[in-house]
Amino acid sequence: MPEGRRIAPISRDTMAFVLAGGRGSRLLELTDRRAKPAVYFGGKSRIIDFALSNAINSGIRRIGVATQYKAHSLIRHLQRGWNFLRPERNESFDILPASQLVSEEWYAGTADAVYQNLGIIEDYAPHYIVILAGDHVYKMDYEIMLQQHVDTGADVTIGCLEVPRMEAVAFGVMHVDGDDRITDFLEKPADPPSIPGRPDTALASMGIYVFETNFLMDQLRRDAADPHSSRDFGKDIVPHIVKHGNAYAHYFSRSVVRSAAESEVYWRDVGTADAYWQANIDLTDVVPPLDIYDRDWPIWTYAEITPPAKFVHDEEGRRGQAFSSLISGDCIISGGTLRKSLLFTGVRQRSYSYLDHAVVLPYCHVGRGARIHHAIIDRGVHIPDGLVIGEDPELDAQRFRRTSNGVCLVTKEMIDRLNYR
Ligand code: ADQ
Ligand code: ADP
Repeated sequence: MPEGRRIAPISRDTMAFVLAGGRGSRLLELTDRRAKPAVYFGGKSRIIDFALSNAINSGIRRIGVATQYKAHSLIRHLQRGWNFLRPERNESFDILPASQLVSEEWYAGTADAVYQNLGIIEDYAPHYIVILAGDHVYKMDYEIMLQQHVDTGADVTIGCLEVPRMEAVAFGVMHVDGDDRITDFLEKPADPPSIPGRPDTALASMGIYVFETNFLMDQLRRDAADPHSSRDFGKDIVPHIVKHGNAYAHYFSRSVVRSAAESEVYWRDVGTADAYWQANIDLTDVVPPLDIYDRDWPIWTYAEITPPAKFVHDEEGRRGQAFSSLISGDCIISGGTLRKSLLFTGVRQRSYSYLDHAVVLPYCHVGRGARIHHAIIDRGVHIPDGLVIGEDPELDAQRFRRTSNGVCLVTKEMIDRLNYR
């Protein structure tokens, strides 16, 4: 939390419930072994660190994280990095794997993930609950949204932002009246309705919801008794409240946190390999759209204790050098060059190798003379000496996962198949 910032009583009386159990299959092989919230982002963090940091920076001191799909990597990260909240200060941090607590079922949908933990939430008795997704990259002060919720007396307040109309097929889409009361809500419509008078823009749900805990409990119990429900916030809970109660929209632009260096209102669902690659590469811009160096709104994470990054001359006197790149701790660049690239912890880059627009996850080795352009290299991959990636589209498509935008995703299995010695 920024120094000297007072925790508002409203945040103190709130629990953040982070949904982190979904599949995220459009990230292809990056989510073969880990859930999307556990995917590495920005050199030191994982995607879920953004939602968790926002909660902490907003003064929220009770956090629960619901996990399900391929949760080991995520749970290990949470245990290592986020276990600092202390019960003796009336704080709590709970990892909540689907554990068949109230029925024989795993978490059927997002609402069921909360419903199955109602007992735990009731024990803590927070007055408000903010439901978050663990898979978005953004900086937001939830306290401003909580305050709006209290001021309007809403049953639910839903975070929203404007998106190009055709992108809204992947979102909940709403209409609001002059007071920001939601009059209509459609979950993932095939033909999204636009904002009146603005045919190319739609108002999309960010999947962030504020409720009074008691009201949410009543809704979840009602929903659980409905045999036709899919137990999902977007499909079931929200449409019901919009129809029968008071749902209000909260514009992200009101609570987005921006440093002086940031040029835009930044929110990304880094849901595809292309979007993931682009969002990471964007960080290498001189003025990036997302400032991860903002000391007033730090992005907390589990940080391994590592020696500094090092750039060395190799035996033949070639220099390790980097241009417009982010290099994490424990990286050694010995005679290689990199340009607009991002190296996570512990990467070794050997002589005469060249990285250009490459996102290299932790503990990779890049062999002598390898050349890599526009690529994502998965954790722990050893790129053999002389391998070239991103110069021959046809060969790349045979060897690696090549997206329609020409980004190559490279995993250990793909390198093993090359049978290099
Ligand atoms: P989606 O993006 O489709 O829509 P959804 O699949 O419901 O999101 O997942 C939301 C979050 O819940 C993700 O972080 C996911 O990991 C997690 N999750 C999914 N299934 C889960 C389960 N069974 N148990 C635990 N966690 C689970 C939602 C809303 C839309 C809104 C978008 C914004 O329904 O209205 O526009 O989010 O991205
Ligand atoms: P991280 O947890 O740091 O993302 P990895 O990418 O190495 O680490 O692994 C992701 C998850 O897959 C971890 O939970 C790890 O234990 C598991 N894992 C790693 N390698 C294998 C393997 N060969 N077979 C099955 N599971 C694996």
